Amino acid sequence: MEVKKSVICGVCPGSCVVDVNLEDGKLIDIFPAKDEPFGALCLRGKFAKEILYSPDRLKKPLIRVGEKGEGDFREASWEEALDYVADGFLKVKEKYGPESLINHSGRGGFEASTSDFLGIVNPENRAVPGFFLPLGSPNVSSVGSVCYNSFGAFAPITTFGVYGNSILPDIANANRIVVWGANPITKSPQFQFHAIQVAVSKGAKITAIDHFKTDICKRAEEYHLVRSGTDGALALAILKIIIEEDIYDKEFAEKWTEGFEELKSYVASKTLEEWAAIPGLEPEAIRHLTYQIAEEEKTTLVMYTGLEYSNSGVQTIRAVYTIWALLGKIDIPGGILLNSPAVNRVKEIYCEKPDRKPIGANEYPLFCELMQNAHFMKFPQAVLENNPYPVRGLLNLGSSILTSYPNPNKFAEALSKLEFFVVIDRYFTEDCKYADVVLPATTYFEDESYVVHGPTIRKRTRVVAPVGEARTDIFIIHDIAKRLGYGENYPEDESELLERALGSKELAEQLNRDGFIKYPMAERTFKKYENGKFRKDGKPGFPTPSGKFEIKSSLLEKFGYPGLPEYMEPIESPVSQPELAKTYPLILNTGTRIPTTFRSQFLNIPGLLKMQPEPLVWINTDDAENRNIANGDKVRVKTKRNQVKFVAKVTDEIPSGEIELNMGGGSACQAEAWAKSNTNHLTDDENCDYISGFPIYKALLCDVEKLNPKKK
Ligand SMILES: Nc1nc2c(c(=O)[nH]1)N[C@H]1C(S)=C(S)[C@@H](COP(=O)(O)OP(=O)(O)OC[C@H]3O[C@@H](n4cnc5c(=O)[nH]c(N)nc54)[C@H](O)[C@@H]3O)O[C@H]1N2
Ligand SMILES: Nc1nc2c(c(=O)[nH]1)N[C@H]1C(S)=C(S)[C@@H](COP(=O)(O)OP(=O)(O)OC[C@H]3O[C@@H](n4cnc5c(=O)[nH]c(N)nc54)[C@H](O)[C@@H]3O)O[C@H]1N2
Ligand code: SF4
Ligand SMILES: [Mo]
Repeated sequence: MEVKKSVICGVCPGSCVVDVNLEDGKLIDIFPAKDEPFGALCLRGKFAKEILYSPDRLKKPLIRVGEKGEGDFREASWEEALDYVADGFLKVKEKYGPESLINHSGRGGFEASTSDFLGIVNPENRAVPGFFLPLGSPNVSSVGSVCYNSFGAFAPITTFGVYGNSILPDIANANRIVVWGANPITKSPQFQFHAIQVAVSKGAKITAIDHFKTDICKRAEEYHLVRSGTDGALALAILKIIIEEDIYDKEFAEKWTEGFEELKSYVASKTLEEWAAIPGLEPEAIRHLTYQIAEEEKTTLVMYTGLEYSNSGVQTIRAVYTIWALLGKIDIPGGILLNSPAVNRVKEIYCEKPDRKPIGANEYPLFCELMQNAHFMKFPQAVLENNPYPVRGLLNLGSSILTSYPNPNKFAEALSKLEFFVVIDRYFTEDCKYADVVLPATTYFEDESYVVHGPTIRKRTRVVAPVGEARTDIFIIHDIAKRLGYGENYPEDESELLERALGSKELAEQLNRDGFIKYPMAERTFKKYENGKFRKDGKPGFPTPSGKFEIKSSLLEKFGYPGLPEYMEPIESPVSQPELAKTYPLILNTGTRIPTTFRSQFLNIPGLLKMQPEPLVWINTDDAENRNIANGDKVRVKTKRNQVKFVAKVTDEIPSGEIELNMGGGSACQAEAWAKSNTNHLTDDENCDYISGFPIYKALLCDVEKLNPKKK
């Protein structure tokens, strides 16, 4: 047996440091590395062996021989497949113009080299623009059309003037940690969760705000459960108390904010009772929560996707940030820290800007402006209606489109109407059935690359040989680009990778020699807006157009949106649609993270499946009793759009009237119970946040019915 210590886990980009045991070059065991600051192992990591050697892994390139949607493919050599891919895309370009080509990447595209060179994680780090830009297409897209950017780009840019990666909760120094619409135990890697545990062991208290009683609620001193999609009203209620009871930081409000007076009038437009009734909390409970956030100076804030999927998701996140701003908790120890933006490592490659705007620019102009991306929610419209122009060629890397996007039937129709479609994945997903070519990707155990741990870059060394003929994503990308005439934009092989990624031969040599490179960390300073350290031009203030923390956003107003963080009732709710609510009385919330899966992934891994074999619908005991549903019953969840089968989890951990539905099912490579239950048949591709275009995954109407009520 061979033992390799302190290597990087290769299941996901979390990059935890692990020790592995190998036999005959094969991984047989995995453990979190001891005495390593990044040593950790999550539940999925524990099943690395099953994931790595799953019989379902794609092992050779595949070319479709049957009809689209049927799944008939033949194996091909890399040479043949890559030539076929380049030829297919060039034919589409000839016929429909370069803008008819689009690339899309997902959670499988986050390995450091892939995301650095394809530039999908963070727009500020965007190194190479869209994959098809050198051919003249503006259409680069990613799951950023439905994830992270409301929280990570729109809200922070329009309020602070920076992207979300420059705004950090100071968990280590906080005495109170407010977790609002996030569940840190599901972060991959779980470093934030560990930081919270350490803070709690030193006496910090947690307050959680969610729609049902999650892991973090159970760890909290206090938690509040809101009606899904209504946090904006809760935030405004808190702001009303802060302003009207005069407990805000007057100097900050006067000197450093824009729109304070307008906000004051806006929160006065409803009584506290009226604001409180919207999320369904008692006014006194909100008052208590407000004092709790206010009285402890070192109160920090952890947010994430829980607030992104309501009709006013961006505005809600802005309203929550405004609470911390008006309480003077911005860039203070234990509050919300401001960081200078990260520096680009990969050198930018410039291409001429195409004449055409990306798809989605008409509907979501701010999205396309800030992300410099196409909005993938508008992909079906472009394919099926040629609006704004025909899109006919798609390169999809590391995303399971048909399980992730709302209304999968419409997306499947669009995939089937493409003239050329290529998927790069580890498994044969539902999308693959519609592809012309499927290319097999490695897990990162099979790759030589690098990982980023804060200010340290660490070498990723190959742990096992590639499975079958699977290849590293970035080299597949290179080989396609080479055939399209711009291979030089991407590293060709491992000998080029580090030098290109780090920007110099010397650094690459250093990384190969030492295994890591540590960049110096700037000394932490506070209240940088006071002394000009937060703006590139060195002037005091925030890097927004007004130089202030913009409660009223000039950028939003410029694009025709309300400048204030106004609340909007979900457009499919018992309040906005009382008639519909008679047939569909329960509020449908989907997709809270579960430990055994990662969105659509690992639903074919026996060890993980054993822990949760079927997709669940969480329903309150009273609601279940009224419907004659018992725990474990097979049920049907219905919206006005469709119905899907699930298994009932009857519990008081979810309030009456609310539903929580697992997502991820609906893919060819999954265990049958999951493959048959695609949650997104119930969601709506036309009901979106008006600013970000994010679909409303978390505030819709449904009902739940027992299947075969007579049979037991
Ligand atoms: N109803 C509902 N829908 C949702 C959500 C919700 O909460 N509710 N959540 C949304 C969110 S936040 C997101 S991010 C999206 C998920 O968006 P997706 O990106 O579609 O996420 P996954 O389902 O994880 O699919 C990732 C795919 O990449 C493959 N893969 C993994 N690693 C690699 C790799 O290294 N290389 C390659 N080439 N492929 C790889 C996996 O096999 C898998 O097929 O779903 C969204 N959809
Ligand atoms: N194990 C595992 N880990 C994952 C993933 C996975 O699928 N599995 N997915 C990854 C992805 S793609 C992402 S984007 C991140 C997301 O990371 P998080 O955003 O931390 O994801 P969740 O754990 O779903 O936490 C969101 C919380 O918001 C709550 N919530 C939902 N609606 C509302 C609401 O209206 N109001 C309030 N206040 N709360 C609400 C949910 O119940 C949930 O507890 O996680 C990543 N990590
Ligand atoms: S978070 Fe990702 S990298 Fe870390 S142990 Fe889990 S699967 Fe491996
Ligand atoms: Mo996500």
